[in-house]
Amino acid sequence: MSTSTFRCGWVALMGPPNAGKSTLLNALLGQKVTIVTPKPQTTRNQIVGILSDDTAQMIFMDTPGLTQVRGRLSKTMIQAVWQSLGQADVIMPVLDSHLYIRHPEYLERDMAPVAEALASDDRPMLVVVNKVDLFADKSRMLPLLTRLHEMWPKAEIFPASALLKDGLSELKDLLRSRLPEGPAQFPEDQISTASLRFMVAEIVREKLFLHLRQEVPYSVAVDVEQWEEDAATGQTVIHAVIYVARPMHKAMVIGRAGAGIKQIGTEARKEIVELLEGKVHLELWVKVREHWTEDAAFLRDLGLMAE
Ligand SMILES: Nc1nc2c(ncn2[C@@H]2O[C@H](COP(=O)(O)OP(=O)(O)OP(=O)(O)O)[C@@H](O)[C@H]2O)c(=O)[nH]1
Ligand SMILES: [Mg+2]
Repeated sequence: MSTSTFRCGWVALMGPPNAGKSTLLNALLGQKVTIVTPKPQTTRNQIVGILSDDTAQMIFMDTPGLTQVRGRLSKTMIQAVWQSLGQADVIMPVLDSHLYIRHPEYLERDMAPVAEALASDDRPMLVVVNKVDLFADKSRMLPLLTRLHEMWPKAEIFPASALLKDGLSELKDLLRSRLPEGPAQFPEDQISTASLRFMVAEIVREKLFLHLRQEVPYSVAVDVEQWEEDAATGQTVIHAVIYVARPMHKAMVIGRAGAGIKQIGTEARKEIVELLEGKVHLELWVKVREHWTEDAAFLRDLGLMAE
């Protein structure tokens, strides 16, 4: 009789914006499948990342940060979180320990309602207390850990640093043991369910997020409109449109003498080359589309809203 049984299950990464959910997913996979920026509300929909080995298949769902709902885009973002939770075999809240050590009141604001909503949930729950690299004196975590144990009595609480990959192999071992028994649901070499087209659009959006200030990043969306293999040059030719909500934002994306858009293009192209492992010609256009964040059909086209 075989002593090891294969395990497979869905794991929902969820929590407040900027906690490091996407960083954690990329670190667990050892590969980038989801974009990361220092700005909150970077992730806009469910992104699936798959980790397979000889003993298990862990299907992670990265989700948008849980935040107050303002308008249709943020409503669809929150829906993506609850839909992911519905699919999950294991729930993995991720939080920023450094923030909550300094501001325990934010912990109450951000996590208490979630803990309450999941209080009678019987699924395994692993709370990742992230960003522990940001303070040397680990005893500073004690009040936070105590409060988390009160808030989530049935959960396992796990301090880690997604950035430094600290604690992640132990986290994977623990997670594996909590997954249901069952066969793999995806081919062993599949790392995500996202299309390359979507990943390319996300890479461009990441660079926009990194360069734009204030509210402008939240007004941008990226759509890959054209994708062709050019046999003559051996290049993949990609045309992507950057949508902005206001004419003024268009000027800000383009920058002085086009310097802004040029830099975004250069940075994005470099990463797309790595993703596609080949030559890439990337063209970016900026178009104004007022009120796109409220346009359900457009959000659907972008893949942000379920059909
Ligand atoms: N110091 C430190 N920074 C981290 C860690 N994990 C993530 N970060 C940083 O935190 C910021 C937010 O990371 P993300 O992974 O985008 O956070 P998120 O939870 O996915 O955020 P949203 O998608 O906006 O909800 C980035 O600047 C990361 O580099 C960590 O363990 N330590
Ligand atoms: Mg994210």
